[in-house]
Amino acid sequence: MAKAQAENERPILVLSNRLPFTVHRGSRGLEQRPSAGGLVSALEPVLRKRGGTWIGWPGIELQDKEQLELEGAPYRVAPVRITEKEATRYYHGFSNRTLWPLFHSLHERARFDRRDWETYRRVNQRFADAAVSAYSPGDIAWVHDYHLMLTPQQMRLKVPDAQIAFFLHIPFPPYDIFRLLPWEEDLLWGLLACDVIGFHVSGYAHNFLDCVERRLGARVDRENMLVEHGDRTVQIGSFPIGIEFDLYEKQALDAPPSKEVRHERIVLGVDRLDYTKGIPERIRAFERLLELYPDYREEVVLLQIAVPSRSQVAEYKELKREIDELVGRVNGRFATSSWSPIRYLYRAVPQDRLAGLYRDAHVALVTPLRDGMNLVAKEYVTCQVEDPGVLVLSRLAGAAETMHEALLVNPYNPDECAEAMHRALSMDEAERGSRVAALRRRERRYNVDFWVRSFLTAAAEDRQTLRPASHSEFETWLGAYLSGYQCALFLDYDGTLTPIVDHPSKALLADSMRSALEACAERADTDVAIVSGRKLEDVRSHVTDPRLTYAGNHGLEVSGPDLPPFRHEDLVHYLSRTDDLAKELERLGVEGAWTERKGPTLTFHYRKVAEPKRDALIEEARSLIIASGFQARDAHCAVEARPPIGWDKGRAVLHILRSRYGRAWSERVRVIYVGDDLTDEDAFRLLAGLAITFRVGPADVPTAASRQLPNVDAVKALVEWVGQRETFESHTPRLVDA
Ligand code: ADQ
Repeated sequence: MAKAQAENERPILVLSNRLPFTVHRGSRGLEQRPSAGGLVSALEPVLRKRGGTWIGWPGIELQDKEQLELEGAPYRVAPVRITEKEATRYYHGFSNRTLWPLFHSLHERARFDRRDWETYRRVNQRFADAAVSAYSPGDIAWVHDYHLMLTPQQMRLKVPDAQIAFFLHIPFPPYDIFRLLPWEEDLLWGLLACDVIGFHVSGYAHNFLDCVERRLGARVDRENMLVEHGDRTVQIGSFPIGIEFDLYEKQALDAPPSKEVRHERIVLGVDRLDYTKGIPERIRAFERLLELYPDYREEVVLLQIAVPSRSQVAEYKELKREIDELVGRVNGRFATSSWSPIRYLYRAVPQDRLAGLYRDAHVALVTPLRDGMNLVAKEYVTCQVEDPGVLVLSRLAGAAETMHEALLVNPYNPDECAEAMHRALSMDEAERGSRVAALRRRERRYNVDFWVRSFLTAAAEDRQTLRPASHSEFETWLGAYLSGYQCALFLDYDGTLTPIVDHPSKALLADSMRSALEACAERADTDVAIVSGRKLEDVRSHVTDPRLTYAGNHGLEVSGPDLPPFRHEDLVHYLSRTDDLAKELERLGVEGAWTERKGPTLTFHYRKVAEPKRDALIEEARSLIIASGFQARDAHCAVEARPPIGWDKGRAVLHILRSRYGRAWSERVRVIYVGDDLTDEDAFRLLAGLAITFRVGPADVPTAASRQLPNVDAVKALVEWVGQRETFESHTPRLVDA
């Protein structure tokens, strides 16, 4: 912990959609006004103390020459330039018309538009680029909210060792909702590039774990809230946000009596005008109160204050119209010459006045249909410095997870809400006082500073790792799948059975891996094939076991027991051409680069080439390969030249399965494929639904594999389990999904 605290002093980069001030183009050029709000006032002091950079969108399209500086601030501001057209798709589009409704489980409102998505990706990349320019080793990048869910991965690709943390301010939906998103995997990959991912409450964190486990096949540890993502471990946590307690308390103590409060008692609603906040439902619940308890007529008023929000978006315009009509209808129904049941203000109210209103309202009706946390509930209880009021709070707000002393309601149930209002309005002082005292005590302690500190401390702590993959996990993933079937186990060699080393000749099979493979080979119900980019003879000479099948040159050559030797018929045309290509590549003469000739294919290795020279070299090598009539494919620190004959590791696996077991092979055989290389992705894609596939090693690019394994040790555990698994006599096919 001491270490974590020391590291808690490192500079931070804050990435959020908006900068800590709003920008307007006025008569004197660009004018800045500081943004109000808890997030800015919580993070600003941290940046002032530690230094760093705030990266965000100024909210308007800056001209090329226009610069933004934060006068007198001891930290930098990096505005991300977004054109108006891009803002329409990135902000109003993908962020607010796709992610916002979907993540609030209001999926019927979500619009899916590929062009919005592409702009979102491009704008996220711009944030990542700004963060990469501002980042120095030792900094921590703290990315905020649903507008920037791809940025962590985009940043990680350029700064692999960066410390990256993310906090989501809205709910994370259950898997069944999340998977409606056409780009759901990309978002998960985007986030998993972080070291720490924070949510408001544990329910959202568990939803996230469900999604990465079910959609990406990642290993998760629910006890320690960890996700294994390739060779990295990601910490997941819940960090409920708080408010500036002292500030709200002081404002409530200082505020003059609210003008809005007359002789009636006030039931108060304060929200951004947003369909997630449940304003029409709240008005109907209030109407129900007046129906059920006519005594409240002329005695109680619903004061609804709604701050305009996202008013360019059609849904929000429609919502405004709906509320206007509802207020008119209810007032028309119940109003008397001296009383209107609903007072509706469509505007922002300054924070000090809001504090007075909170203090003077008898009941706060905070009934969102879904809300990440909801700060209004917290602000209301903080401001109860005189006669204690009662908080009626939606169970579907994150705040309900901790604010147990509120009267909790289902916002979709007008009767329950009406009864809760009645209970609140008739509650005695002893009960109101007890509830408010407990609520305030918690908010005072877990204020916004606590939130910042606890999040940054967690972000600075050394990561735990998941316990290594065990036989029992493989039993869970594969036991039922294999049971009663022949198992065909396909394994890549380099990076899968042996760790990646400087030179292919040094990649030797460990004795323990050899024994695990032997145990598989001894079983009548198991066939093992090694599928490698190496020459067939080369890979066979490393593994040696004659009982296995070998596919070399990415499957262009195959040999194994009971199989007619296979060599793709078009290869002869390429045999001589690789010599010429090799000579051309060698002529590039870059230190550390070398070519490996493999008959009809060739690999150009650049692992030992100095980093700054690599990009240009790769470009040149690819051009030469393509100009020679080969396909250029990326591999681990290498470019492969392959004959463009539509054959790859996936085709080779199908060839082996059909040759050995016949066309109806899937009736008898269950397939497992394990690989670490980009060339294995061909097999992962082709075998989707036909096999269970495992991608080994770093999760730097998305994979089509069904599951991920961190390293060669985990592969060994898998091969051992296959060799030792229980045998079933029955060959009755079972219905198990691949
Ligand atoms: P929001 O959806 O904006 O925040 P909320 O948490 O309630 O929702 O915060 C709204 C803020 O706006 C409050 O500070 C409130 O005082 C202020 N406000 C509302 N109406 C106002 C009015 N008419 N005049 C002036 N001020 C007004 C998102 C998530 C939430 C999460 C926060 C913080 O949707 O669930 O709690 O981020 O993480």
